[in-house]
Amino acid sequence: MNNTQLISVSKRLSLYLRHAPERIGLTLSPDGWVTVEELLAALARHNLALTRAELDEVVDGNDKQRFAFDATGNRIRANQGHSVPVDLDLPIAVPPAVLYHGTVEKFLGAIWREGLRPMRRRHVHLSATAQTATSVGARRGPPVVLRVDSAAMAAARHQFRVSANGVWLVTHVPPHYLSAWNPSI
Ligand code: HQG
Repeated sequence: MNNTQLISVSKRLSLYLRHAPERIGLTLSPDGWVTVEELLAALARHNLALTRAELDEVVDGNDKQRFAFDATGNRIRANQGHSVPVDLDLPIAVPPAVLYHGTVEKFLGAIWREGLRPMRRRHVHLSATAQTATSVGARRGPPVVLRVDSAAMAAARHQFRVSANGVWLVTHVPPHYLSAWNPSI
């Protein structure tokens, strides 16, 4: 598969494994898994016939490691980013002292007022580096990066989890734990 095909299949997998499994007749387990067999059959019924080897290529070659197989290799799920109600069963983890969130200026008014909210997803997504947060924000326009005082949040018993691909997940970041990282905001 060439790079354009890999990206296109990855987008379709993100759609079905995070947001709209019912669109191709799939039901995810409560922790987000579906069997590879069911997924490949459902994709084939919807004009995306893939071999197992091609699916492996998409999973292994994915730039952000968005998908994972279980230990048996027979089931697959998205590592994070869901909007459907799944509980990934990730253990609570101790975050680094500082985490980052990339966004854009138009959301800042609401974010300073009410903090970071999951919006359409299950979790607020936080990055370990300002560089990653910059790319996350840049998906929507000139990026603005916020610094999250995760040490203080953890001390106040907010629960952090980290996805298999290194994204830090929380349900809310109240505004007093946020500050501007970009010097200009
Ligand atoms: C903003 C991509 C108004 C928030 C990325 C963001 C990430 C608020 C947007 C992953 C708000 C939600 C997630 C509030 C937060 N009022 N706006 N109170 N709180 N927002 O896409 O973090 O490529 O759901 O700043 O790399 O941008 O898909 O979240 O701009 O890891 O694998 O509301 O998606 O990964 O947008 O991105 P999103 P996100 P993938």
